[in-house]
Amino acid sequence: MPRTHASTPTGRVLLTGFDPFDGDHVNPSWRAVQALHGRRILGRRIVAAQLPTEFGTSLRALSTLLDQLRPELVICVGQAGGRDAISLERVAINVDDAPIPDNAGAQPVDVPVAPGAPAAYFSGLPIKALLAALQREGLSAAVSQTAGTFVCNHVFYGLMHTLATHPGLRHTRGGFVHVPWLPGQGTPHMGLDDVVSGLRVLVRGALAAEAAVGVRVGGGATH
Ligand code: PCA
Repeated sequence: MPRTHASTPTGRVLLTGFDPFDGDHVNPSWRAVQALHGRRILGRRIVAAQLPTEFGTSLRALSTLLDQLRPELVICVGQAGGRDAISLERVAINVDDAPIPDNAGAQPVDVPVAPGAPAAYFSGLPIKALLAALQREGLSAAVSQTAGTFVCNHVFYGLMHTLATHPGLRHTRGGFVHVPWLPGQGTPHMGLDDVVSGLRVLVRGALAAEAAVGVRVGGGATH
């Protein structure tokens, strides 16, 4: 059967996770995206990459990946210990204000992610549609109104700013999702299988929503 649904710019989906931080030995975000590396969802190939939990270097690594892959969809994923649901982040803000040092020992306070850039960006993901899709699968999910002011928000803001300003990435949709601890890291927690299933639902839902809103046919009028 012809793969008509694969008529996309690149057919690639980038999923990123972070390395462990703050003394932890595992980061569920990396474990989960890694499990999907090389898989195909709706005809698109999943590329998983690990970002360092470090201000600056994380964003430089992400920029390189975006340049190399020109993905159709990017979902950056991070660990949010203490949350009990897959959290769809609504908004990225232009500030680094680290409550703990990053993995390189940096702890910026009230520094813009991108000097002179807008105060905030909304997620490019259809967060309400994705929330409903996760809940339909019986997964614990929520919209989150803040991604914090640590490395995850830094990456989320940098991603959205790059997508907004880079001419070669005009058609790339992106956003950020936080996931709970894995069992053994703390409570509340979510099993790795559920996190991976959740990510699959998100990729599928974001690609489907993109197809739905991506129809560009003329229908305007001057009066
Ligand atoms: N969570 C941290 C940074 C890396 C991660 O997985 C955060 O929420 O900022």
